[in-house]
Amino acid sequence: RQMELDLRQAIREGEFELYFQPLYSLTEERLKGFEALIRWQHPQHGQISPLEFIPLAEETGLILPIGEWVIREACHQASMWNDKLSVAVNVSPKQFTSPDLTGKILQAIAASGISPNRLELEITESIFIANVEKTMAILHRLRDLGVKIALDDFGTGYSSLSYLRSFPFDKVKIDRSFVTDLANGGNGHAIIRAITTLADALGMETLAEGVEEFDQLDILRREGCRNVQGFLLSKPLSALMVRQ
Ligand code: G
Ligand code: G
Ligand code: MN
Ligand code: NA
Repeated sequence: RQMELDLRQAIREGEFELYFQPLYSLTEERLKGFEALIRWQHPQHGQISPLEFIPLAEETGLILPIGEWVIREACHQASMWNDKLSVAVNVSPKQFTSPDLTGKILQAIAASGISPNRLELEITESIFIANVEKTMAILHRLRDLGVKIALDDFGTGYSSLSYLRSFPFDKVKIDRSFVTDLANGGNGHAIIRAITTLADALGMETLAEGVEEFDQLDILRREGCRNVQGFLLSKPLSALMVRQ
């Protein structure tokens, strides 16, 4: 497959770049950090979305070298920011269960010199499908390193609530679809309120993804959501734009 060959070349030639989208705290009214989002600058086809190549990278195992680069580069970039700002990295299921994930993370943290609690790993509910016990063991090992763990795209899985019982996540990222719903009336408010109330009770931070309108922001604030992310605040920015 041509795309697989191209991906291998991209890894060799360093054709990837990280963009950074601001994560904003409504309770503290300040910037809290950035989510790292990978971009592929293909020499012929221009910029390719991760939606197109992450699935293939997962399938072929190339997500391991790519994911390793993402973690190292994200920590390196964060080392150039104000040390009150965190960096969030998406970790895919295959990467999550790879034997040396904790080792790679330790190396990246050490090489960059950042404090481990500035690194946040975003995982999705899908990591629990394979093997709950093993997943829990890995989560605890990561937690022991001092890094933060966020549950991404929350609410879209089959049994979202049961996962909250399984592990004390630091943060729950409320899926964009629930934020989009706020514009359409209906039960949107109630769902946001229920998630934030539950997360508060469990001692977890909340963040609403995909905030595009002021009305959504108002509702999220009213319903007690603590953090937001979305095009209303900022699109993902190139590393140069966030360096300080
Ligand atoms: O940034 P964008 O909206 O194009 O991202 C599309 C999807 O790709 C999102 O689901 C996002 O989580 C995922 N993604 C972006 N960067 C990374 C990355 O570095 N690693 C993994 N595994 N997924 C990523
Ligand atoms: O799956 P994950 O939540 O990691 O993916 C984040 C993706 O959402 C990124 O690709 C990012 O570009 C995209 N994104 C961020 N903010 C917004 C937004 O306000 N609207 C839309 N449509 N997408 C967004
Ligand atoms: Mn994410
Ligand atoms: Na998400």
